[in-house]
Amino acid sequence: MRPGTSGLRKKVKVWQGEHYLENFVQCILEAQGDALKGATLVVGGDGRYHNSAAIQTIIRMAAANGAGQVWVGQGGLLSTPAVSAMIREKRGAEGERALLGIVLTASHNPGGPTEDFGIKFNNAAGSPATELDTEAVYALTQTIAAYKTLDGTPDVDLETVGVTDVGGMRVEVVDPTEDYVRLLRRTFDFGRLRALVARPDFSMVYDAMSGAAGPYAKRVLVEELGADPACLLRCEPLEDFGGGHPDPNLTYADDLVARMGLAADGSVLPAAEGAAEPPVFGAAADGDGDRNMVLGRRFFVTPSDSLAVIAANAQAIPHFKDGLKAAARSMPTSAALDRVGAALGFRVFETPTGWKFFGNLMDSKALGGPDLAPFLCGEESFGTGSDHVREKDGLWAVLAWLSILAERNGDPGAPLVGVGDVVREHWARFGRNYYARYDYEGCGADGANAMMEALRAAADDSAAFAAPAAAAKQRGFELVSIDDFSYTDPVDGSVSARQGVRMAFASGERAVFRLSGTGSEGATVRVYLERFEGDVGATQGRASEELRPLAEAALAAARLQEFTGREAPTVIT
Ligand code: VG1
Ligand code: CO
Repeated sequence: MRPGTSGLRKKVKVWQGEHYLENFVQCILEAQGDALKGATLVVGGDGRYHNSAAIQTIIRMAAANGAGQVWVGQGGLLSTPAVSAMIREKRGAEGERALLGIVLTASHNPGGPTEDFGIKFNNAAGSPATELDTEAVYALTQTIAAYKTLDGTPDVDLETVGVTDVGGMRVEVVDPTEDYVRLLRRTFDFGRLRALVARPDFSMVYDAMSGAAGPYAKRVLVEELGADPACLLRCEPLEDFGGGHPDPNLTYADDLVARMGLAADGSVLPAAEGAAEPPVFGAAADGDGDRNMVLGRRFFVTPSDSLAVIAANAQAIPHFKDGLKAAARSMPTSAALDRVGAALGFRVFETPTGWKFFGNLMDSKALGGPDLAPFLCGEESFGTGSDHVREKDGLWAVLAWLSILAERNGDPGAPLVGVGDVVREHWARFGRNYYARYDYEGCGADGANAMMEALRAAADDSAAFAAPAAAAKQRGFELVSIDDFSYTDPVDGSVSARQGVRMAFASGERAVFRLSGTGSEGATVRVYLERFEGDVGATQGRASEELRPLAEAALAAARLQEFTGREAPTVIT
């Protein structure tokens, strides 16, 4: 039971197998040591199949293990960022923060009886469990012999807000949006956002993909900011996400993408005669509400660019009004952020994939390091956030973008500046990092592992480097180096090795290869491609076309087709 990039994800039937869920939960609880006695826990999930049953089990186990109190989201719902917010906000109470958050989700993976379930857990800072925490839990799962639970206590009514007693432990079913919304109100200028939303020439749509983000979107976008309720798509959580992949990208959020006037490859659809114009702004979230995809009218914002644009316009967000002190991106995320950091003078960190690496940087000061707040961070995988919480936050990214648009559109009489205008201006100022990610989902694990091992061999050994270099050369690219990314956490000194193989090419291009750590069967190979274009006149191209030659060279150098049998990726973002 080794947690992957974020939590442990398995097929539902595995979780329903003999004591599987109980074993893992017992190990998480035991890893807290004596601190668990009398402590508060935050528990909730994204509403997928098995959510409520798992919550009842966790409540009984928390009581049997001596916890003092559990806060659980009404209906069993809590988005991942809302769990982090609740830990930090403490529901307005005095005293210690909750010790632990348990989030029942497999995030962007499909849900339902034959699909995925998962558990993420957060520490008392509201951060995803660190590498040290997850390894400690993993070690316990190797030796666990028994777990503690209660016999015969009735299920807690999760639908009704209120307090019950379970075996001497207090359980409070709470409004899942309260803490989160209070926090966002401090982070953004809601009055200003309302004015933008009220403009007659502004329009938006938000697709929660039938996941946990829906109730938050309703509360924030409609009730707080005054958006038309018709802007909410799929905002009622469903156990199986309506049969879809709750993953906000061009492939899986295809309805939204089409509404915004785009095809699944990001190209602009021809406007149907007499049809209404697409909305000015569109966004989507994943199952547990921590991811975001941002779209403009006929415009797709690559997540790496989204991060860089937010950084360059940080002063539009009250939380960042004095400028950023530092920012971070995961290694496979494009270096567009670095260019902004160099120009505006804030530090940029490069971490391995997964949010757990950002938490220590955000808490650097408290942990004895330099003060790095206010802090912005993000990943190429549609994750963006800041130190307002310790998780990525899908709705936060939406409000960040609305804040930028509100600032650009201060004059109600002037023509509306849209998302595409903001990004094109950004490219003209900083240059453009053309970027694409190819995913090969459901590959055989053996082939995928063999490919990674061959790449690592080429990183370590100059004789093994010759073959990929020759393959690249044949396709017009000079391969300069191959290395395997290793990260030393500047705050706690922990080392995370083997975090992705990087190919660097002579004219500055880059390709990264890694295996996904969030799947529940087979292997998913991810290939990340990047090329910087500094000539302003050449920044308006199509990423897919601009990167095709690089993709061909990198895939040939890695012998991807030979190892995986795949001719084409399943998803391109
Ligand atoms: C993926 C993304 C990674 C993200 C992780 C968790 O991991 O690439 O950037 O942090 O999912 O996101 P991997 O190992 O499959 O590449 V979530 O929204 O699924 O918790
Ligand atoms: Co997620």
